Amino acid sequence: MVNWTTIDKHAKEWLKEAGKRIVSSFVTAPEIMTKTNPDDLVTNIDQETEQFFTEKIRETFSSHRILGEEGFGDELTKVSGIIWIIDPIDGTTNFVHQQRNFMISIGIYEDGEPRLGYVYDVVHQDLYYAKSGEGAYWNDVKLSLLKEVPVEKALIGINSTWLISNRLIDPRETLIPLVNDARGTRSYGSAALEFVYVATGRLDAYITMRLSPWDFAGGKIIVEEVGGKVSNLRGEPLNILEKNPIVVAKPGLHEKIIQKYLSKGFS
Ligand code: 2AM
Ligand code: CA
Ligand code: CA
Ligand code: CA
Repeated sequence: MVNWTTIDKHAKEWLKEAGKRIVSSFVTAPEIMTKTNPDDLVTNIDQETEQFFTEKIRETFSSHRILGEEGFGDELTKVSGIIWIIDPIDGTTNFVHQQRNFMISIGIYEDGEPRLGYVYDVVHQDLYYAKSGEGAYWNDVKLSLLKEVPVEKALIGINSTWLISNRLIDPRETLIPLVNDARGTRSYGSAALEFVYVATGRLDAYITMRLSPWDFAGGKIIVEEVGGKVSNLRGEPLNILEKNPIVVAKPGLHEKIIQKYLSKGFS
């Protein structure tokens, strides 16, 4: 029998410790490197934080497997067993430029099924978390189930670059009409933050064209636990080991965004 209470206790303890380490790193400038392109940043703190988690997990739960953005985890091709999907710093650009608006994100899955989700706002010491079937929390506050809202009253998280061009859908037929009809848009630069903003009702929806498993693994569990919907642009379930374009939204609004707007972009 898997003891999820013990796993949850350790995960929270390690998040707090990793958070303290990140905040104490602010006194010295991080070492900034680029990955696939000049806008794709990574720092020694991203790497050290991921290593911190992989060491703790391997020491404590030797049978668990790890998928991490910075490559200190395992090579995973199957969802079997217990998998920790970790983004040590989600919002590295914010971390580098703003020293805020970045999160540690962790999703724990068993045979592909969601079990525990965490998004930790290190600077504000705000922990968003969920245990599948038992609800989601913002620190000690239990989050309410999300209620339907019309597009006209919706505040939507979207990165403006997707409105200009993308390879998936024509924005003129899809995103531009949606942005026109919605009450407003916001862009925070951290996918994990935008997921938990939907979970807390601070955003009504979040649309993003390409996220990796570590960007959404934690947030997805939290959003779904309050009745929010998470899918690809066609409304299909996400593959948790692959990159996906994503729509996250309140129930009802999610279907509306896909049917009335995004479906216009597919032939
Ligand atoms: P990251 O900071 O962990 O890379 C906005 O930049 C959001 O998109 C962040 O959550 C960021 O996660 C994610 N993202 C995914 N791929 C990215 C890339 N190639 N460059 C910048 N951000 C990326
Ligand atoms: Ca990154
Ligand atoms: Ca990320
Ligand atoms: Ca990251």
